Amino acid sequence: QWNTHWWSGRSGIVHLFEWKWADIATECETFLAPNGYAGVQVSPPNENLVISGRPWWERYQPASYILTTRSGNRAAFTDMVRRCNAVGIRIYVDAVINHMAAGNGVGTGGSSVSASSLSFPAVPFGSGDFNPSCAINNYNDPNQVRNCWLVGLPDLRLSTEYVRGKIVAYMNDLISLGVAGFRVDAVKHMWPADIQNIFGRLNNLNTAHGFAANSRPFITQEVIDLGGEGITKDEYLHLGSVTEFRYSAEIGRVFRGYDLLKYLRNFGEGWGFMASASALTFVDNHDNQRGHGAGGDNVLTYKVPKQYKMATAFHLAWPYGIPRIMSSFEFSDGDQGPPANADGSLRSPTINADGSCSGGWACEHRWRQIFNMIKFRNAAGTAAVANWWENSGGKQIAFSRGNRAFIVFNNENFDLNQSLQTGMAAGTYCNIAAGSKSGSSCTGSTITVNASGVASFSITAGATDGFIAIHVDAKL
Ligand code: AAO
Repeated sequence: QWNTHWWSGRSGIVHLFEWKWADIATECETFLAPNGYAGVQVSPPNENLVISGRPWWERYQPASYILTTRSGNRAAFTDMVRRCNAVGIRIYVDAVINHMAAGNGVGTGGSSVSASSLSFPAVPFGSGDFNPSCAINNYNDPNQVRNCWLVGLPDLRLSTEYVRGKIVAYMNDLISLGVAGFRVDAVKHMWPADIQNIFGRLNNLNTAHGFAANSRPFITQEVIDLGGEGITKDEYLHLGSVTEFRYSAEIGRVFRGYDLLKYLRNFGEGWGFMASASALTFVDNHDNQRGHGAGGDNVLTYKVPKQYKMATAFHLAWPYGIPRIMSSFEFSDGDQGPPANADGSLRSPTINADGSCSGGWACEHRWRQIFNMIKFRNAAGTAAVANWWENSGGKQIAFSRGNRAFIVFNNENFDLNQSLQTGMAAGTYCNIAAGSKSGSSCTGSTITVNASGVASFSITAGATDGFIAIHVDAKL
């Protein structure tokens, strides 16, 4: 439940938030696999209640476990998983199993939904399958957090065999189709013993999709723990990995300039985060990029591109955690749904000639500074951090990953001009922040490492990219 089942030499899970299955399949083949990504977190594939105005969050209101949503139907989902696995991209499903929809109406698959009479006939769930209605307003009370209704969503009675059985059947159905695991929603709101029962009954991954025999599904549990509440992440660490929300909050604070970069030297366990192998890490997620969930105002998003790229570069250069990259649609309002046509159907991203997206999609995972840092992480492999350098002001840092990769950051409001020991072999390297290696040349600037491993670096205060990065696979 901790093994991501990544192919070797790959890393990073991209959250293709609200993408259609057919588009994800193509993205796996044409972009994610060729650029070294390892997996995709997909939006909830189960039927959700259609909510007027089509906010993004309707997908967190389950109508049934039928695989029909605006992202596509069962056939499209099945085709996506098969095609992505074939090129070594693993699919992780966002599993919403704590609750059902809060409203009345019809689902994306046509099923009827009535929260007021607690009737979800397409499962079926009825009034006996829910905990009594009550509100969560005290996060220091574990009973309330786990038994009451998160933002008014009917809370499933996970203590019963009937409810557990329906959820296990849903998740095992997805495993049969070849998914590699799950991001489990709202885990703080479920009792550890209840989800332990469910996780324990999940089948091994489907060997027909290239998983080794006896592989357990990867699990990452959404537990928000910034400290000071009645429930902690520690209660869930024995069940799988856990979202490390402190990582998101702190990395945003540092790269917004409210703290010194030199303190990143022990970023991870040294900051009180959970053990690296348990930590699902991210700069922002689909909630905190728009003020939902937790993380506060310091969270960085695509709207602050320079600092976002720097924070992501550090995220991917630093050997801590299981990194997840947010891939957003552009929004001005926190409830706004993804780009859609007048009939409500989702729009595909437009891919521009330079590889970037338009049509309302931000596609952070296609930003050169981000996908090139996936290649940096893959080139660095398991090499340890070495050759740490910091300036006296503390907002300029550099480090290598053994002799395989080297990166420099400037978050001061003055220029960086510095000769540094890189730990790398002599030669000319592509600065992968500014360009990509193309044949035997580089589309951006280069860095020359001398016979002693030293190179000179310049990053002006006003540079578009506040970092320079080189690695063995981008040597010219
Ligand atoms: C929608 C409407 C609601 C309506 C509801 C039912 O917006 O007005 O009542 O339908 O009709 C998403 C949206 C919700 C949406 C929901 C269903 O975000 O707005 O409700 O779909 O459509 C808590 C949970 C966490 C959850 C997060 C949003 O613990 O699990 O709230 N995240 C997941 C998903 C999310 C989804 C759901 C769950 C539901 O990722 O997309 O909701 O499926 C504290 C607690 C956190 C708590 C936050 C927010 O955080 O620690 O556990 O998250 O409060 O309530 C500081 C503190 C920090 C604190 C934070 C906020 O940062 O340090 O601890 O402040 O106070």
